[in-house]
Amino acid sequence: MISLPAARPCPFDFDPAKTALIVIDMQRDFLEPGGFGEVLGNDVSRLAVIVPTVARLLDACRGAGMTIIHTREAHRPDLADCPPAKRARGEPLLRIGDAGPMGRILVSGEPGNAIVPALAPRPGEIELEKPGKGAFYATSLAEILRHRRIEKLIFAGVTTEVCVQTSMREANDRGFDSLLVEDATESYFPEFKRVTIEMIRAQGGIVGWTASCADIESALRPGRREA
Ligand code: TIU
Repeated sequence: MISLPAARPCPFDFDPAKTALIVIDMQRDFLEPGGFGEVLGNDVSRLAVIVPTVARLLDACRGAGMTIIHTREAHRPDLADCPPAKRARGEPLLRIGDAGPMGRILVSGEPGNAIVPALAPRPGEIELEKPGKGAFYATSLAEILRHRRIEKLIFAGVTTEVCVQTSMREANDRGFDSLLVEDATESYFPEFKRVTIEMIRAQGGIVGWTASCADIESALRPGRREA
């Protein structure tokens, strides 16, 4: 059993064999100009700062032999799984399915829908498309976790208050203990990131736990960090 004594609101213990790292939506659509994030009016440059930290987290969890799951928010090319309300909402420069500089916005298989190269999934890791904000909604995530006897989840990715928080809340209601890696998640809105972290661990961990990437690295690889 691995222990994270610095996790908040209290220590978080996990068995790497029964824990999955879930990296949410680190895709070009949210991190690069011309994708879904930018057409919604956001400054996408804010999100790229966490790429090296997510890479370190992946490295540590891969080294521990953990199940690694990468999600992408993606719709079918025919948009049959895109609720008309989602496509109609707001006044974006381009809507889901429209042609943009990285291909069709938020559509599976388009260049902009791919995970950023620095965090590309490796053989043996699971890449999961999700049509909603939550990773459990209309996906096989619950079955995948059940088949692997996964009991706890470590979350990273973007954006903190939208797809990451929604997925953690879905996980919480399904009985998973979940931990958010504070410096491996980011938002277009710094204040939303801060308050999301606070609300997750408030009330004794009403949604889950939080810790830093370094906390996880030192727990999984104590020898290397002491060297
Ligand atoms: N807009 C925004 O902050 N997020 C999303 O639309 N999706 C995810 O968070 N992945």
